[in-house]
Amino acid sequence: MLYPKMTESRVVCSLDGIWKFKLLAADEVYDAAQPLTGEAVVEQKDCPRREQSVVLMPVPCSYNDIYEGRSFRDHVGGMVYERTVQLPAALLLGRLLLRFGSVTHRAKVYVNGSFAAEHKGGFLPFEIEIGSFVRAGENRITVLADNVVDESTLPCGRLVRRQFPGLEESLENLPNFDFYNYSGIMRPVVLYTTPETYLRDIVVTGGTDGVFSYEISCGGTAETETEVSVEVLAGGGDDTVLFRGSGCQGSGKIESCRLWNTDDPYLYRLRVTLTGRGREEMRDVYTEEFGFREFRVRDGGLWLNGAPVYLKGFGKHEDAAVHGRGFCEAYNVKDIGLMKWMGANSFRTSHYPYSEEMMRLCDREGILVIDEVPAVGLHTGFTATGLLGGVPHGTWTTLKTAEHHAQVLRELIARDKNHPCVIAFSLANEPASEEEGAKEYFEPLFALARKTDPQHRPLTVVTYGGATPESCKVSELCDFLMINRYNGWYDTEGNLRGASALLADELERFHRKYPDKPIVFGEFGADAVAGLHDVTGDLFSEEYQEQFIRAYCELFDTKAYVCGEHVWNFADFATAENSKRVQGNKKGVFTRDRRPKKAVWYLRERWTGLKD
Ligand code: GCB
Repeated sequence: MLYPKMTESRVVCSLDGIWKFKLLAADEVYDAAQPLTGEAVVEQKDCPRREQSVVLMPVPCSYNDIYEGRSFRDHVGGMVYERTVQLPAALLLGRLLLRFGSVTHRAKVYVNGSFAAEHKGGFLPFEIEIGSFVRAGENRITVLADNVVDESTLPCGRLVRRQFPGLEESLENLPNFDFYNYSGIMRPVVLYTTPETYLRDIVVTGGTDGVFSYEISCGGTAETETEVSVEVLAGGGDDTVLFRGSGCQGSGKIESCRLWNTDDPYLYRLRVTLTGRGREEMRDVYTEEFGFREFRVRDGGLWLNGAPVYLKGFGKHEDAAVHGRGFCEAYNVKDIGLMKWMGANSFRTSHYPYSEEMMRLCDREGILVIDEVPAVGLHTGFTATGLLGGVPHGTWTTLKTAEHHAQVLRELIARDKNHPCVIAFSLANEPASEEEGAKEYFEPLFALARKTDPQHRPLTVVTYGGATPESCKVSELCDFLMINRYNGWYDTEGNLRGASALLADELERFHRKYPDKPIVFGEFGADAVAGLHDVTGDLFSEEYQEQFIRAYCELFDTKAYVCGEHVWNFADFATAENSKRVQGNKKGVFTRDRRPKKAVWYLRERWTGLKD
């Protein structure tokens, strides 16, 4: 899927801004034929019943923290976004597409009251050809979003009805994951045009020997005779044409090519021109950036461009005050800047695909990304916060996620396939990989990723402490192991010597069983409430967090097969409320507003001194 870009043949118009918004009550029947009525509530004394009114809502943004009140923020179910847009006749001459970066978790889109399309999955883009729904002048765009997570969605959750004595029945949505279930239209919305005959997709790969190959697909009217031409241009402002080719498929070689790596993330450009000679001459032009690089698992290690690489960085979240998980270019640039300042070279998009804009930024900044699908909470008896409690009851016979899991994986690879920053795909975080049925569930997903990723990137599933070397049924499918461990926090609390000993023993068992598979720590960390200090280093103090991270890192340094460390987490983040969380998860080494805790200085010294 091509990212919407303005080119000589394409116009992109942003629909971001202020939309009308209304939460839908559980029994409310929604009729898209009727425009959202009721004056938008801007200012009313005591913020009366926002959850029942039409209000103004920024897009992109999570809706939850924009107005006050628990029933507004924690609403379960449907919500309507609506705006009008004036379309100039000139925009209607070719194809017109309406594209959403993400709507969480389900969306139905209506144009001028008519149903246009729907999409399931809250973290990936989708687009709709809307030419037949619109006219020149005013048009109404409506999005009916739904934020329910259950046993068929990714991430997974549970919808429960609660009945307290003397009160009406209420609906609660329990997330089976440890981050706040932010929702709404969370990424940019654009309208864009293409000619009737158009470039549908571009696949481009470049290896360390300077050899590249490309495959282009086109769409459009059958009677048009088409011709595709391709040029490879140098990076930046250099318009030197290094290669010219024609046809939808081909390959070539750039002599002495500059490789993409973390110090010099050099991007070449593939400029594709489609010319059509039908009733009229037409052209569609699109430029895709790409890099020459190779990331492989070999000889028990990770290799970038033929040299061993050690991953230093974080598990993150898209999370900040006010806009929640809503797209924010400023936070993206800030976070990458802080990571570079600390000497980090990588992160995982825990626990869902991040925005396309973040991937484009990482291409330019030379950050290595482990790209994760939104498959978190695939366990009927476990969550980090114990929210679901309960006894495992056969995860793989209970969940109905298999088909949707394949869909999000396909969509993620289609979106991110060309990014040099993406070095590997993670197919899930902490599933019930120790339970019977896990291998059968994941095998087809591994096969799908291996078949569809043109770069054949290494694959993994990130596993938790309940899946030991002896019990985990998916480790054998993974190209490298990525494990999350909290010895010294959720168990062995306060006893870091004991925690290290347990961990060392488990690591050796993993290594004995899978000697060729490098191990990357996907998560390790301790909550620290910023400003809480303690000479001894008690739990929740900044000192304990630093000691915890130090103890793990010292252990990693003694195990050559540990090939990466991702601290949990980059910054504090919002979660559902529960007694294990102090206004959210405080395992960030930065606060939610990106102020450093003590551990930052330790990690900065370590990582700036540790070779990539
Ligand atoms: C985990 C989860 C992550 C949690 C973390 C924690 O294992 O993967 O989503 O936030 O633990 O802090 O408990």
